[in-house]
Amino acid sequence: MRLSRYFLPVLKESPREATIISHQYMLRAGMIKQSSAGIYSWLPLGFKVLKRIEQIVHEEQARAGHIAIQMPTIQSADLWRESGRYEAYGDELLRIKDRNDHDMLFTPTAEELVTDIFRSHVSSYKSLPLTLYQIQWKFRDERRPRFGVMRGREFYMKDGYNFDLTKEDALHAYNRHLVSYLRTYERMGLQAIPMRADSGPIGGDDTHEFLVLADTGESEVFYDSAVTDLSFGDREIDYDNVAQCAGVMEEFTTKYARTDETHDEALFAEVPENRRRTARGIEVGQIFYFGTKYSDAMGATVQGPDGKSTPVHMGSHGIGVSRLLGAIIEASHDDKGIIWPEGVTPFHVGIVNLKQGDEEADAACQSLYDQIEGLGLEVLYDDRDERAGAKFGTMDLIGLPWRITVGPRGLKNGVVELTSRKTGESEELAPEAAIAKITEIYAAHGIGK
Ligand code: 5CA
Repeated sequence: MRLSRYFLPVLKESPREATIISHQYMLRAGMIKQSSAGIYSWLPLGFKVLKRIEQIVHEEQARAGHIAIQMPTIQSADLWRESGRYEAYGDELLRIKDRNDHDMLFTPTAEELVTDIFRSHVSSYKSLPLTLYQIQWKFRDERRPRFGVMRGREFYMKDGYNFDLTKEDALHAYNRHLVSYLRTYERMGLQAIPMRADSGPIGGDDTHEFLVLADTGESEVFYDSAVTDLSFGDREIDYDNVAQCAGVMEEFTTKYARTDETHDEALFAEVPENRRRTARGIEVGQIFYFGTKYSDAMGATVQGPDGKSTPVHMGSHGIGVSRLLGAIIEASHDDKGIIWPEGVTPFHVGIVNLKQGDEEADAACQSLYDQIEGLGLEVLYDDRDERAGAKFGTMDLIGLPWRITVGPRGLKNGVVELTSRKTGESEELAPEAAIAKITEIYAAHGIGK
């Protein structure tokens, strides 16, 4: 993409309504525009990152054997009356009437609708296990929408639902989700720590939240610092392997890590004092096991191997897809702007032409552009007739991990400059060597041809 033809409405000043850095940078980098409290339009750069995150979620869900569907945002209240949540959900539920005076609502989550799909089409244990998920807009009429996309009223969420014959099978589904979420967040360059939590209006006893540590996080968390040394890495997982998933679950959840809702001072005191930490965190996902709560209420049963009808065991699992943009920026930025991890960056490489209109510089940029795009990577080429300082400022603000700077002086010596956004380090390389280095870095993330 040529910047001169793109739509990147960057702001010089930080808008006053933005109090945390991720919100400020998302507005300044022209990623989002508020349309009303807690409701945003996604401008091209923000939309691109949102889609990158969504794609990683889809890929990791597929790997775990989960099946994508799409359910409507507007749902009939009748199903929610069956579960009892139409009243119980309270003021966060946006209730709507259609022209025939039917009670409708904008989905804040979809346990009822997915349970209705299940009971209409599945009648035998032979169809189990089954996990259906979607990535869809949700609406919760939050009392205090704030921090930009972090606590929106409209937000984009992956919500998944497992259906299993027995509690044991459903607990495997729970563990499988935990494992697959660890992988998902790591691909986005994030460490998200599973912490024992409270289930709130979703219900059930077993639940973990995934938290990214950040001073601006809304949750107070308590943990054994040893949990921050854990990393999923590139281990091979067989998601059908019950013992393997349970092993990972145990590894990542046995040490003390809880949100304030479930914090237990007496248990925390057992953690060696030099490892006890109190911090703040951003909740980027949550998994639940709630047994037969919805299947009992809504008659979602299957015929078991013994011929008897039995309610299915269920859980649900969510990832805050739009919130993740804020969380990633909170975790990865400096005073000049965003520093995107390679896995989610909107463009893989930025090219800065120091002398637009110079025949040789223009040709060299165009050639780099064509070659890098040809390798399956996306390039943002700053071809504007602007000062170098302004071009660097924009690139630093929008945070592309790698920048190639091209100017007549370097070209005379046969080199361009390759700069890492993260370290700020630059090296002079022949154009081919710069391309080779970038290709190698992205290949390690599974990106590119
Ligand atoms: N039905 C379950 C699992 S799908 C559920 O709704 N879980 S949840 O309430 O925990 O939401 C899942 C994730 O959505 C949260 O972990 C959080 O990352 C994100 N989320 C929740 N509320 C908001 C909000 N107001 N703005 C942005 N993201 C949100």
